[in-house]
Amino acid sequence: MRERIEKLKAKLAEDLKSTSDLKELENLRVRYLGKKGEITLLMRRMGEVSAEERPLLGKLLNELKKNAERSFVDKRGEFENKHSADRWEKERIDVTLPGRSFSIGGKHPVTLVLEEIEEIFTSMGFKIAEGPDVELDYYNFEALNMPREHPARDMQDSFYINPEVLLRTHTSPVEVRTMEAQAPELPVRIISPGKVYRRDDDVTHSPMFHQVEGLVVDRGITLADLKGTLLLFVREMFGKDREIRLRPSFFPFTEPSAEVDISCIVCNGKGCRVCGGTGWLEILGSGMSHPHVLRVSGYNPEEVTGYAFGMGVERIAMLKYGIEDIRLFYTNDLRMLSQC
Ligand code: 2NL
Repeated sequence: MRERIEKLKAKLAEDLKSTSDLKELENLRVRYLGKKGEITLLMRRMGEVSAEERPLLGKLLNELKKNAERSFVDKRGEFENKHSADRWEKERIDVTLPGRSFSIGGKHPVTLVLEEIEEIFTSMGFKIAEGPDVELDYYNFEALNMPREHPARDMQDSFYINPEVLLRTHTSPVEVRTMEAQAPELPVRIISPGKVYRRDDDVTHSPMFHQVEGLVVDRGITLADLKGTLLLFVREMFGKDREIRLRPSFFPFTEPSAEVDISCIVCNGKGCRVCGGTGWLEILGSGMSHPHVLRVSGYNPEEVTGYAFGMGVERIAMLKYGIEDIRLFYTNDLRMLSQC
């Protein structure tokens, strides 16, 4: 019996040495200390031992069991430490490395210019008015002095939904709607920024583009008010040295009408490739509100007058940033967009 205890002790030491992971260790523990383990079985057989030998052998066997239990706990701890050390090595994070950079994006150049225009006019006391992109023929054309079959409708080839409904070709319908809602209250002093739609598609025309129109209606409004306001706008937008020039023109909804040119922002009026040698750039259409428009919108053209203007936002952005093809705004190439 004593011999068996010594042998078991030696074999356990050997076996413990050759285990290489937690799973093997647990199997080994069951083999020695489990219900049918070798040490357990030996303890059960203590009854067979003579009374004189029992105290000593009992002591030895108990020591073996205690030592075995401690060895398994120690070995388990060893394996667990090694396991977490391996993991630490493998999943090591170097906190001194620089972080990954990410870009936060920016506003679209059309949005930047639109917001700049809004800021200039709201600082002069204009309010921003909005309306639907899908508009009634009445507000888009009829109320603006363009009855059905009027030849001016040809200049704005349109997207019709049905004979009464279309995508607005300009933001003027917003101004008619605003007057209608506000009349006879004075003054009207609004700008209407937004998307407009025309059947046009080339380097300078897009089927969808942005417009800002302005409208002022009050007693005693004259062409001088129009000119002074637009000169102020142009100098805020393109620099304090800009001059403007009003050129007679025609719009069905204004009388008289004028194109507004600014002295060329590239050559300062001397004549260059950008202005086509003339020294002037066309950036706005404008005029005094036609009596028909005022009347159908609820104002008496005998008592009040008004001026109105309209500009294309993409055109202004193209001049400001030197962009030659309007389609670059809508093809989402970051090399172009991130330069603005
Ligand atoms: C252009 C020309 C213009 C207007 C828009 C307007 C609006 C009302 C009454 C009278 Cl409610 N006129 N708007 C007037 C003149 C020109 O736009 O070239 N736009 C890009």
